[in-house]
Amino acid sequence: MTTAAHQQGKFQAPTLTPDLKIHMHDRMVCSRVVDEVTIKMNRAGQGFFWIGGPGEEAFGASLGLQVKKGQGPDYDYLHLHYRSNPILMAMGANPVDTLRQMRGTQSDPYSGGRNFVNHYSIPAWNVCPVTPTIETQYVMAPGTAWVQKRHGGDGISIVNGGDAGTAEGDFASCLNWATIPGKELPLLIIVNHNKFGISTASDTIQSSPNLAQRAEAYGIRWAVVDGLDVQAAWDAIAEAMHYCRTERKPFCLQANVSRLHGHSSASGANRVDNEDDPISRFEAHLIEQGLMTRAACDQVWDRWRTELNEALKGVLTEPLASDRDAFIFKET
Ligand SMILES: Cc1ncc(C[n+]2csc(CCOP(=O)(O)OP(=O)(O)O)c2C)c(N)n1
Ligand SMILES: [Mg+2]
Repeated sequence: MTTAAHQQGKFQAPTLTPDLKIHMHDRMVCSRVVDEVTIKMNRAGQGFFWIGGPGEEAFGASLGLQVKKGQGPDYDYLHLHYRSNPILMAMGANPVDTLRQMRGTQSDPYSGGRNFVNHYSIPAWNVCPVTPTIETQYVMAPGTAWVQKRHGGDGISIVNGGDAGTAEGDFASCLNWATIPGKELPLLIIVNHNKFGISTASDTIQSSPNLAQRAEAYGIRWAVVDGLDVQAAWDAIAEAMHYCRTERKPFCLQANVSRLHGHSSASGANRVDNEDDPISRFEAHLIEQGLMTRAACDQVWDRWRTELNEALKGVLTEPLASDRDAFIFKET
């Protein structure tokens, strides 16, 4: 991190205690197993399109556990993208609901079976609807941040998206709206950099690997963090959030992450073997620190696999959304 507060040694991130680390591991594995099951559903013809977040668990869980969760401007607003299931799982969302959205059941609480998997909407937690059109969330986020600026308090708005999407004008509009003189916004602008936009490598279309540096031209503080490292991600998020909450100004944080399963089911969603796995890395740390054994880690995987594969049997019996549901607005 390179912020002034950090350099002056003023900011101390909340401690990642052993209990919190073990909880974080549970959330990360839960998110990964949701991806495993939903990929399997896609291949079995039980859901027509898969996209998700394998490789973003370290950063996502670190973020989800630090969100000020609730409804209304006193709490954080989230404008997320389709790889944010680790954030949702860390916030305490029900993983079975993701299977429901994958299946397209009427019981899917995020969209009533009318949107792709991992396209959430949770009014009670200020999670704004995720759009399949990329990057639009960056021009929506200043709206809630402006409400919070006027409202007072310490609630912030948080927006995330991918690296390729930052080439679209919506990202530049976000930086501009966040820094109108006298109306600077309490907005945490996150770029999850996985080095690809579908099949296009970022170093073939963007001149710098530090996309967050663009924020500097707008006078926005920025940082790049190793999003595969739980401790680094936790500290960077804590500091960026603290800055937005207390200064009521924007911060741009880039998290370098992995894409462990290809872009989506459209490109096969096969596991790739040349990307670092943040969960393996975290487990090596937990074992080395004596916080968990290999067997204890394996038990967490087994528990989630058993639980979610069992839950899937129930989800497959639930009524699907019908053509009528496309036109019915459901109160949540
Ligand atoms: C406005 C818009 N343009 C194009 C697409 C097609 N599309 C879907 S995902 C994607 C790539 C996004 O890459 P990136 O922003 O790096 O996010 P990632 O999927 O890698 O997390 C594109 C071009 C879209 N959904 N919306
Ligand atoms: Mg990308």
